[in-house]
Amino acid sequence: MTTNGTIENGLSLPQPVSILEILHHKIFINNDWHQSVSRRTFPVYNPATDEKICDVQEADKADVDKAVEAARAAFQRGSPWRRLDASGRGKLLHKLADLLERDRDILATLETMDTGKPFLLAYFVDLEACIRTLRYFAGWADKIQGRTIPVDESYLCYTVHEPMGVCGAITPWNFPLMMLIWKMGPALCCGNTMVIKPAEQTPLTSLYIGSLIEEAGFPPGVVNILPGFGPTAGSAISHHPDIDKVAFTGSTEIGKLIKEAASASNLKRVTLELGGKNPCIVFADADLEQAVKYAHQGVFFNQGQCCTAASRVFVEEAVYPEFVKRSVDYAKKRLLGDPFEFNTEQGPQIDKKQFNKVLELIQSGKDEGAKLECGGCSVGERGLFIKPTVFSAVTDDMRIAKEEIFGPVQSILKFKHMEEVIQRANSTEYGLTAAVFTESLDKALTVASALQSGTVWINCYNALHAQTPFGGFKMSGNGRELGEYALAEYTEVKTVTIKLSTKKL
Ligand code: NAD
Ligand code: NW8
Repeated sequence: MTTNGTIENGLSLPQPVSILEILHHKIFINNDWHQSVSRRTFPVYNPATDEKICDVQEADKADVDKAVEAARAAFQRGSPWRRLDASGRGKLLHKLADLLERDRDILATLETMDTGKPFLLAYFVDLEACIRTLRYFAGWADKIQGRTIPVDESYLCYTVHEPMGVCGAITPWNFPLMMLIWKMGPALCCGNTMVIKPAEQTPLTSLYIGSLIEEAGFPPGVVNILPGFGPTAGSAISHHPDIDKVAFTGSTEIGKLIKEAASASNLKRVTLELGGKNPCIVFADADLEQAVKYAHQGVFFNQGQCCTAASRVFVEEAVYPEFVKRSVDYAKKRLLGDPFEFNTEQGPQIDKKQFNKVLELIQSGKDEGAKLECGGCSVGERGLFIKPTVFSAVTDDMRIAKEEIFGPVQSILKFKHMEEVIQRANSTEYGLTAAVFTESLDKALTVASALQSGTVWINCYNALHAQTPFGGFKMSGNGRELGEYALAEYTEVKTVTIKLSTKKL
């Protein structure tokens, strides 16, 4: 797909579903739809139009307790899920992937209504990633193996990689479906059961997945989905004494609370995918046009609402003015508007709170003396749109160079030497991703080795794959999602040691 939303080589474009009835807005437990124990609901809005989409049943602690009971029962020894062989789990995950493919236009439409992200991107990026991730982990289901370990001759010792049990998942609003599937794929292929709480802003695609879980033939209780708020339903999951593990994607602030709750309750295992203040380093010898394009996409993709956002662009002195000029040209050309229009590149921010936070950080950039090159304000009467904003002359001490903005704001900083830029890139509490642009193999590999970051991209950006592990160093998180490494986050290793009674010769 090209940036203006048309497809090269004449393929026809997918179409959003024009009149979409919201079928799934209740709590999904035991493959059935339930009202909340409290009978309360909450509204879900379309951030592009400010209109209410529907009311959704609001889960709280009592509903989480019900869901955990169902998930625990589904995990019991001898249950249909535990009796299913490993290949059977793989088959179910492939079936789920088939159903996502079948309903791809519905899911992309729902995701666009809920998040405001452009429909074609929801269709070609988010749904593509979901389907690939499910198929990747479907393939792993019957390949999860322990080892036989040589000890001394009087023992036989082997390990078994067993499922952990009931796994909680708490997901964010920026990639609601993708972040859910990153957790469901490995959790289910390893044989766990799940209690899921999607972000309150964006529960609709997760709930739709509930209907597909049932249709695919997963036994009741294996997957339970509870729309609700963080301090109530989310907190009930992280504190629950009968949940064995929780996977969270969201802010560092809440990530800390999740780990505290895990400690205070039952020491449940925790994986966290948190924020980033990701450096993107451009050397003077780089292919400048490519670097400008990737840095632009890297920070503005998904309305800037990415944990991977290239939010600190370090550019070598010699090419700094030219880099800024070309970046501003790109930003000014970026098309904002209705996410269902095919040429729209940028939709609205997710909600008023995020919108205000981004505008406040833009104001801090102006106040602290960064040079506003373009954008810098909201636009339009309806919806939460912010103009693509570029700041040059940004220095390390400014808030826009230190805090995660999570909005369409590019900060461009100047550097002189490699050692200097390595040190500055690393001087943050975060360590999620980093990128380096250079034609020099030596520079690229030296910088890749020196950066404290879970992912380093060389001459590319947001190059994510189901096969490759993704996660943070330092305060960007704990553990890894995707790839073979994700399996370790959803299995316990059991060591079995057998004494052999053979007599010594
Ligand atoms: P958040 O961390 O509050 O929300 C993420 C998820 O955690 C949601 O499902 C939410 O309901 C839940 N949650 C909130 N409080 C909880 C609690 N006490 N216990 C358990 N679960 C809880 O994020 P936010 O407030 O929506 O956004 C704030 C900032 O977080 C953003 O500006 C951005 O910097 C960052 N963020 C990062 C990501 C990411 O992908 N890493 C995603 C969303 C937001
Ligand atoms: C998992 C992810 C992907 C994938 C492809 C293209 C552009 C951007 C992203 C992306 C399996 C297969 C493909 C992207 C996704 C999440 C974040 C940021 C960028 N992912 N992609 Cl947080």
